[in-house]
Amino acid sequence: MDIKHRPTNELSASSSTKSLRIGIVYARWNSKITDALLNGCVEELKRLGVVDISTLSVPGSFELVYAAKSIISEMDCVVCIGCLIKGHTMHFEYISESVSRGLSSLQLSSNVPIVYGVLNVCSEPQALSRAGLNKDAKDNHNHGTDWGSCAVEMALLRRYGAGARIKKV
Ligand code: DLZ
Repeated sequence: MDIKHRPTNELSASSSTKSLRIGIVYARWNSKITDALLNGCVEELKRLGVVDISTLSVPGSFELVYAAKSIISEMDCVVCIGCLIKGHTMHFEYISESVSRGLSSLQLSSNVPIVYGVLNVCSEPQALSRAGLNKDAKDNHNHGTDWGSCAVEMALLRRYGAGARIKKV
């Protein structure tokens, strides 16, 4: 399988990762998918030594932005998990656009990184594959695990700055 997400080799459980505060806001719409993504994310955070993990659920993806805003000041990083499946109306386009813009602008205004864990897919099988629930699909992989390692990397960046990680070429 083509591995798109390549975590940095420098990531492992340490006293630095142990002190991180990570929030996860997740939508209950398409909960079979979002529950699996949430579990994948939490597992990876724990594997990387994070102990302070808080979760908050909201009805649907549209509510992710407000919920993230309400907890972001207490966190080193917030992971926002949702699953938008394209239907026969324009809902998908409007919600997707609004959530993407809202989360992007929130991480800049709050100066706390946000991990974009919102699937925007054309069908349920696509969503199942990305949540690791489609065992027969060759691209079956739980993206929640990627978002967990992404959150740790970005939380460390916020806490300690880019410093030693900047490379001169
Ligand atoms: C209304 C709606 C629709 C049609 N589809 C989805 C979806 O695929 N994924 C999702 O997370 N939420 C969906 N919602 C719900 C909205 O996100 C929101 O919860 C409601 O419009 C109430 O604000």
